[in-house]
Amino acid sequence: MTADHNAMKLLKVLNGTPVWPPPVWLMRQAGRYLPEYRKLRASADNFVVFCTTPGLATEATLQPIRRFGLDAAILFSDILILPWALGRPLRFAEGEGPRLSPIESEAEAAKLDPAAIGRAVEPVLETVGRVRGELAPDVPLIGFAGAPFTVACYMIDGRGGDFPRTRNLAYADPGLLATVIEIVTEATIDYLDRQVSAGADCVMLFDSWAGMLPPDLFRAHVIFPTTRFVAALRARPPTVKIIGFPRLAGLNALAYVGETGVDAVGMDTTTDPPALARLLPRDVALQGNLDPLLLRAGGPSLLETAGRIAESLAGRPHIFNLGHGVLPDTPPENVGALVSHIRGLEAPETQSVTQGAAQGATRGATQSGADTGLAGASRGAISAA
Ligand code: 1CP
Repeated sequence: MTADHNAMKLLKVLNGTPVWPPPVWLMRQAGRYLPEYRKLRASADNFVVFCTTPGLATEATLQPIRRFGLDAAILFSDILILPWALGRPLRFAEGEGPRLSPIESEAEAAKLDPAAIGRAVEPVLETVGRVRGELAPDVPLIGFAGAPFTVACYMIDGRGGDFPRTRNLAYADPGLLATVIEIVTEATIDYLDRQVSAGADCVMLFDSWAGMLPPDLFRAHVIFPTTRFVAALRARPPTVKIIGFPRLAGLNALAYVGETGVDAVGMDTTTDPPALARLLPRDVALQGNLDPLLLRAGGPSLLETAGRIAESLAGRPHIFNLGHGVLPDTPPENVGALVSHIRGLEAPETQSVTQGAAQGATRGATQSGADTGLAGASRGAISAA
């Protein structure tokens, strides 16, 4: 059905308006923990085929929405579809995770053509259109891609892990790393622009490995390309809201939010939500951050902790989510219990936790130039909160 952006709670939050109870969706809400997914997945022999078959990817996207009535759908695809669309051979080895042919030289990097993704991503865009057509008007579809640094990690190392080649390259051959990131950035701008034209209502950049970098490299390889991405996507109408997820970035998340201009920041499991909220402008939305292990474990502490996270951000624009993806062996009924619990939360009487230091801060205040994040808040203001 046609999207009704005014009716979408998630978009309201991304516009900087608090909503109670917070809208809820979960990273990796589709996938192996759902029996209906495992059944569907068996109909394609490899994962790339599965992701690029619109009938299958559409169904996988909609399964968790039907089962749990979540407040957003996320396109069923993978961050590695972009390198595949750029011509890099990709396979998902059973039980081993993804394998790409590693990029080893400038000559190989120079062959990557960001303008060449068009044909390869057509089935993904068809999925976006089909999903948008099937979702209720008030349920947004989140388009996504990996952030350039995280995608470059897989393209250079060829597999998941701790990415020793990429991290070494950052010092040994920074030009090659920068070239790969630049090409991926261009391709990602084009790819997400196409997802938006095809029907995505907002977009998310997954920077799962951003937390490996020291501050200077974080600035060069995470903040810089993300800033370029945000500016370029915003310059192309219609303007869409952007969620960034610089996983495990710690204090670097402050400069990330201040400088890139993302509308929302995903908090990983290690973040203390009200502590981060106090340091950020009030109109920046926060997303997260229940521990996926607690979702898998279930029980009373799941519901208590989830309630506490939501309440600690009452009065702030917050999207309830996990701190990382749903684990494959999570009981689906725990997800159902979590969603009903969040929906049933009563509005907290006081919102003192988040009405501290950042109250007066505006986005403009931290966005202007280098004076970002912590630098904008005085020490007294932080401890008074
Ligand atoms: O056969 C299968 O079922 C393959 C398992 C699988 C699934 C279900 C993979 C392989 N990817 C996905 C889907 C996926 N991946 C989605 C779907 C939408 C949803 O959230 O429901 C999304 C958003 C991703 C994003 C993704 N892929 C990330 C970023 C988020 C994160 O988890 O940090 C990353 C790093 C990947 C790479 C990837 N793809 C698949 C695996 C097992 C991995 C991790 C590899 C590794 O580093 O070890």
